[in-house]
Parts: sequence; C-alpha cells; structure tokens
Amino acid sequence: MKILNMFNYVFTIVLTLTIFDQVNAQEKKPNIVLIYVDDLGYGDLGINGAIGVKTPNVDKLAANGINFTDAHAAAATCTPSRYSLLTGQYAFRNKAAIIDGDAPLIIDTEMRTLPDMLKDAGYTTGVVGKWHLGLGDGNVNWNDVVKPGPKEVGFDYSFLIPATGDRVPTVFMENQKVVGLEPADPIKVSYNLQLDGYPIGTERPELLKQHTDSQHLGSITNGISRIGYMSGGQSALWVDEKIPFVLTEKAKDFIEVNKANPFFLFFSLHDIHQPRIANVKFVEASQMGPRGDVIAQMDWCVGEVMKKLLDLGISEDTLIIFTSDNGPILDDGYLDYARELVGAHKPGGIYKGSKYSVFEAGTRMPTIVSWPKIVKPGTSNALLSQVDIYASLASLVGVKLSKVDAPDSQNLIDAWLGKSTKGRTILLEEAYAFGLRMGNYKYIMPKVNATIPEWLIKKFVDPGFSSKAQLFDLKADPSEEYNIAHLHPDLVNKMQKELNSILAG
Ligand code: NG6
Ligand code: CA
Repeated sequence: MKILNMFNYVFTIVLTLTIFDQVNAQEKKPNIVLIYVDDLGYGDLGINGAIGVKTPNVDKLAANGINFTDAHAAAATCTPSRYSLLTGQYAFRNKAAIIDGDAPLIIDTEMRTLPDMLKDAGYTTGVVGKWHLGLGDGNVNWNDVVKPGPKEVGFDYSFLIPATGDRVPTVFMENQKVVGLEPADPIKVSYNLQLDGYPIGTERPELLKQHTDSQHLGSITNGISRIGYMSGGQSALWVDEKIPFVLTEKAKDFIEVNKANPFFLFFSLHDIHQPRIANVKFVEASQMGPRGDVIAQMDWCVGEVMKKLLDLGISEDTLIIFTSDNGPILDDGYLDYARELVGAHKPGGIYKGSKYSVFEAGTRMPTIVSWPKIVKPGTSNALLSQVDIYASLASLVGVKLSKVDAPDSQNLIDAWLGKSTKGRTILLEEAYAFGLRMGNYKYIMPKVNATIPEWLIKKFVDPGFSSKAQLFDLKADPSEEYNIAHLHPDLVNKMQKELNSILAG
C-alpha cells in the first residue's frame, strides 16, 4: 500500500512538472526583432553574391539562420510595403502610395495591426526608424503631440524619421513629439508653398554637399536639399551622418529596457535610402562609393543589435527577421555616382528590375530569419510575402485572428521557421503594374496605353509596362527575358483570373 502511495506521489510530481514545462514552453514567447532595411536589393548582401562591399554581420546572421531566396516585399515601393507589413492587407485596397512628409496617417486606427496583435499576446512594442506611413489627421502641428501616429496603431514606443531622409521635416520624433524642439522656433512644413525658412536648393546650390534632381531641390538642412519646404526647428534638425548611430542607440535602449519581457521591435533603418551620406567611419568601406558605404553602415547597425542581444543573454530567445521594403535603385535623384561606381556588383542579383518595377528585383528581397533556439540554419526557396508575417506571427504567439484582421495575410509560420518549404501557391507583386507568381510562372497584367512617366525614365527604371500579357518561366528564365505568354494562353487566362479575384476581393 505504502509503495503504491509512493508511486502515485512520484507519478503526480512528474506529471505536474511535465505539464508545467509544457505550459512554460508555450508561454515562453520569443522576442521579435524585425530589421527593415530601406531599398536594399537581393544581391546587396555578401551571402547573395555582393561584389564590392562586405556584409559580415548580416552574413553571420544568415549563417545561423535561414536565407530565403524567394521572399517578397508586398510592393516595390516603401509606403505600400510598410502598410501591408503592418496591416496584413494589400496596399492597393487602401490606395497606399508613396506619401509626402506631411501626409496624414494612412492606417485606419480601428484596424487591428501587427503591433496591436502582438500587444494582445503580451508583447511590448516599439518602432525605431523610418515611418513613412503618415502622421496626424491631415493638418499636422509639428510643435505639439502629433497624433494619430504609431501609438494609435499599436506601438508602445516610437522613435521616428517621420517620412524619409529626403523629405522634410528633417527632425526625429520620440513618442510623437519632435526631439529637441525649442518652442520659440516652431516648425512649419509645406509640400507646395515655399516657406520663409531654410535656403532652397534651386537658389543656393553652393550650399549643397551632394547635387540632386529638381524634385529634391526644396529646403536645405545639413547641406542637403530635400523634397518639400520647412521653416523653424533649427535645434531639432538631424545630422544625416549621425542617423545610423542615433537609431541604433535607440534600438539598443529599447531592447535593454524591455529585456525581461517579450518585446517586438520594428527596427526600420534609414539606410540604404538616399541621400546616401555615410558617416566618416564608413566612407570608403566599400569599393562602390556612397551606396556601397551605406550598405557597410547598415551591416554595422545590424551587428550592434546582434551584439546587444548576445550581451544581454537573450539572443537564443529572439526571433530576428531581416529584410527590405523594396528593390534596389542606383539613381533615385541624388548625384552619388552609384551607377558609375557599381562595377560588376548586381544590386538585384540575377533578377531583372529595381525599385518601382514589377519585375522580380522590385519585390524579391534579401530575407533572413534567425532564432537560434528553434530555427535550423539553411536556405529556403519557399515563396513568401511580407504580407504574411502578420498571420504567421499571430499563429506563433497563439493569437486568434478574426475575419477582418489581416485579410490578405496567410499563416505560413512553418515556412518562415524553415520547418517546411511550402510557401504560397500564388503571390501578388504590387508595383505600378500588377504581377502574379504561381509555381514557376510569373505573370504581368497588361497595361493598355501606359506610358512610362518621365521621372522613371530619368532613373533608368523599367516598370514592366506592356499592353500585352507577359508570362515568364522563372525556372528556365529567372531574369524574365523571354515572354512566353503566346505559348500558354490557358495559363495566362488562369493567372489573370486569379489576379482578378484578388483585385476584386
Ligand atoms: C519618390 C522620390 C524618390 C524617393 C521615393 C521614396 C521623386 C522623383 N522621387 O517619389 O526620390 O524619395 O519617392 O522612396 O520625387 S521610398 O523608398 O520611400 O519608397
Ligand atoms: Ca524604400
């Protein structure tokens, strides 16, 4: 009898411990760091064949994680990609396009966003870096708390570049207030009227560090002219050469402060967007001039974050997703000789196109996932879209989504974690034309009477417009050179139908 009791006792303890362990394992949610580089191309990393610049930190991240070869930004430009990433909804549904620096917030604050969802799972959420999703409700007062903004769409903490490095206002915002602003010198911003403020590029070219095209000849701050006009805020102006240090420090602070609880950090780098003005620490770090130097600078920022996680002893429990918002562009306006200095380096790898283009390089992004405790190192050719990060992470952290949440997002967590190579069966590519991937095939929807805008021609961009259907077999022709639509009319019809149903949905 005694022996039986003893057995029961031990059995109960073991059972309790096992259940406790399981609950613990389920409850132990990883920290999530989403490193979002700006305008980085598939081929711009060492692991993907970069020539002329080294990316040792990102390569190390890849060596300990998964390097994805067919993962896509939801769109070929910044604002639409970011919109889809944070809402799980295709950008065209909200007509999301590149916006000015004084545009209102384009995310509906009623939506349950990616950070909202993670907050529901117990995460502390933060965004550090480029925003470019609009701020305020249409009539921004930069001298007050600017809302709605990141807080109203689920971020507990924010430290922002409000739009882009090449747009005013050129100030940082922390928790929706301009950092370092003197009330006696209020900020005004306009995108159509020249303000009585900083000198402008058209009138004072001798003040410029880097020449630029006519679109970027507005207000000059820190020797760089931008899109738009600005006055005031002298004490708050950022110094472009210091941006990577400021952002990396803020990212590390956020990690430090939140190290004890699960956190989500959206680390949205300014690099490698123009103006590409590297800090002296990185000047000539590459053989490709400023564009290569800011790739090295970006790599350093990533290394700093990796080091911080390691120092705090939380890197094993941190899921890092490293990717970019749209494809590469050599000439986006500023004269930094990226085209002349690129040499044999291929920013888009073997893929055709660039930022703004529906060809593969427009959206096929360098993408790495690392989570030392769970993810086995390797490569994956799963077809993935950033619009799926939302539903995939929801599944990972055990949050149920309603029908209206993240309507275009698919749960492909097994593919993101390398447990499966099964990604999407069809994938939308948004640019100034629509593309669709299905198996080996890539279809581009015809655009009747579309002329390529002058500003894209000047940037040597081929947006992929054609009045005829385009179909490519990416297995045989990864660089989209041979249009085989005429050989496969049924497939063209089928893919157009699939596209129609997405566009109608
Ligand atoms: C374009 C700008 C370009 C860049 C881009 C945004 C012109 C002609 N071009 O409108 O310089 O700022 O917007 O880049 O003004 S993105 O990565 O944020 O999408
Ligand atoms: Ca971008």
